Amino acid sequence: MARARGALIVLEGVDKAGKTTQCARLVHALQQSGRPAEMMRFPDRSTTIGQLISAYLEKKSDLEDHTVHLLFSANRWERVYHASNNRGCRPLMKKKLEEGITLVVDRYAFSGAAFTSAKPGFSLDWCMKPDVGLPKPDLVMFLQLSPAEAALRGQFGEERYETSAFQRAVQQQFEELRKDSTVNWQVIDASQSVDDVHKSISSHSLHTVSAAQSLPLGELWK
Ligand code: 2DT
Repeated sequence: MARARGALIVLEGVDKAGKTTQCARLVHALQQSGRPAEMMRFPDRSTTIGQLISAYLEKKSDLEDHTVHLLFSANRWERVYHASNNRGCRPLMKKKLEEGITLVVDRYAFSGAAFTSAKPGFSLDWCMKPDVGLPKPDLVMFLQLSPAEAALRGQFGEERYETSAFQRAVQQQFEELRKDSTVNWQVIDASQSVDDVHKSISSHSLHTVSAAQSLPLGELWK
C-alpha cells in the first residue's frame, strides 16, 4: 500500500507576528508525536536565485520590481521538483510530501503576491500568476497582528519592506487574498501568548495532517 502523504502547511502574516518561532515549535511538536515533519522557508536564500533575492532585501543590490517578483516565484519552483541533471541535491517538496513528511513552510506564494501587489502599479491578479500550479497548501494559517501590536514588539529591522507604511499596505493585500475560498485559510490571533498561539496552530495542523492522508495534493490557484 502506498504510504500516506505528508501535509503542506504554510504560516503567513506580517512582520513580528512570530511565524518563524511558531514554525519551529510546530515541527518539533509534530516530530515528538511521531509524525515526520520538516521546516522550509521562502525566500530560500541558500540557492543561486535566493542569493540574488537576499542581496536585494539587504539593499546591497537594486532589482526592477517585476524582475524581483519573478525571482521570488522562481525560488519556489526550484524547490518543488528535482531539476534533471541535478545530481545529489536535496529531495524537494513534492518528493518529501510523497514520502510522508509534513512540510511546515514559513511564507509562500501568498507573501509573494501580497508584498509585490502592495507596490504601486501591481495588480493582485498579475502577482498571483507565476505561482499558479505550485503545490497547494492543505492549510494556510495567517498570524494576525495589528500594526499597533507589532510596533510594541520592537523596531523593524533594516531590510527592504520593513517600514510600518509598507507593512500596512501588505496587510490589506493579505486581506484580499484571504477572500479566496479555494484556499484553506485559518486566521490565528497572534497577540496571544507564544504557548497559546502554538496550541491553536497545533490543533489546526493535527486535523490537517490526518485529513491530507486521504486527499490528493492540489495545485494552487488553478
Ligand atoms: P524573511 O526572510 O524575514 O521572511 O523576509 N517576500 C517574501 C516577498 O516580497 N516575496 C515573496 O515571495 C516572499 C516569500 C517578505 C523576507 C522578505 O521578503 C518578502 C519579507
